[in-house]
Amino acid sequence: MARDFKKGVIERFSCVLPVTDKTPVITLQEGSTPLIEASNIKKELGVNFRIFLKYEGMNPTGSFKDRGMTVAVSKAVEKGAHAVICASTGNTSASAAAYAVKAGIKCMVVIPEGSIALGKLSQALIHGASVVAVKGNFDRCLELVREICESYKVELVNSLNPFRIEGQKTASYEIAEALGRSPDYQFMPVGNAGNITAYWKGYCELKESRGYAPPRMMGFQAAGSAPIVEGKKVEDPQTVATAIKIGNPASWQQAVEARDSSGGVIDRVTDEEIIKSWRQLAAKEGVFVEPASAASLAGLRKYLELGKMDPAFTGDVVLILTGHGLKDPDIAVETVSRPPVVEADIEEVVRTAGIE
Ligand code: AN7
Repeated sequence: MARDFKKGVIERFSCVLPVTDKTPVITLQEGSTPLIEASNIKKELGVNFRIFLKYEGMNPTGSFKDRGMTVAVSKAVEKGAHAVICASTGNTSASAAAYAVKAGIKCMVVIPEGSIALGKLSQALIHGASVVAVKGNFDRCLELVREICESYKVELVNSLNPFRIEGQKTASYEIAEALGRSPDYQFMPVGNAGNITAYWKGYCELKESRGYAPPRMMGFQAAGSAPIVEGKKVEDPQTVATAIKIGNPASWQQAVEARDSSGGVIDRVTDEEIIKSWRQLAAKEGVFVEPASAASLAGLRKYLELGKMDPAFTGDVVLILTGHGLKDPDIAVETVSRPPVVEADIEEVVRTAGIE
């Protein structure tokens, strides 16, 4: 399949998605995101293998969620739904709100109070979603939303909705198309674990249909919210990467299955490691992501440092960069030093800017 920028993932991948001629296509032309070769980071890490960045922040609402949302909302409309609902650490709500607008249906969003990055909240609000902030964490929000769906006529569009997983698996297809095979390793952040479930489904299908050997799935949670690594729910998850501040992942079992069947791992990276990698992506590759996305690179660096990845290995490593850096402006402004302020005078500007 050639890349077709006029088509969203439903039209590009209809042959592997649960859609028919009767499914309305609610799309914002998601997918077809860049796969950027990280040659500067490769040099800095001193490795032989190729490193690719799947820049999912380039989706219409700025995160990978759009791939799943186009399918979930289209199927909801096909079924005659008038409203969708989700719990969210931010990106799902931004995506659900935008696709609901496109479909002309209502969107309800339940978020943990004080734990949503500003960019994401502004998206849900500007798209006119009905946003409720709950005094509780994401896991509590998801419980509430699941209960609401049992008694009210609203469609759940969290990744528990199987159509979300179907749509998100299209990213595996795009990577395999670009490389002509599946990668050898894939590093990615893990929160609610829907995305690792979706990629794994895609890679298994590609093995079946094209004989491509699937990658080892290397999932990374934030150290303060690493329930899968610890083997138990985390009651009060903590991390600077609010997108993955999740203590009881909905797709826990599927993530374990992806890990074990692929010969991969689910491990943790500290906030410090996340921030270091987040800065490295921006400073060395010109790619600005939100902190959660940097867990991919932090995971790769950790495995190199631990000697668990051989730098001499030749093959392809893909890092999934799940969300755009502009989603979380607060963290950027807090972490990076402010520019110096000078008089509007040419000499002062030239000297301060370091122009020679
Ligand atoms: C940037 O928006 O859970 O493991 O409610 O926004 O599939 O949950 C977001 C998750 C990684 C983790 N990177 O993906 C939500 C939400 C970013 C994210 C994840 C999220 P999953």
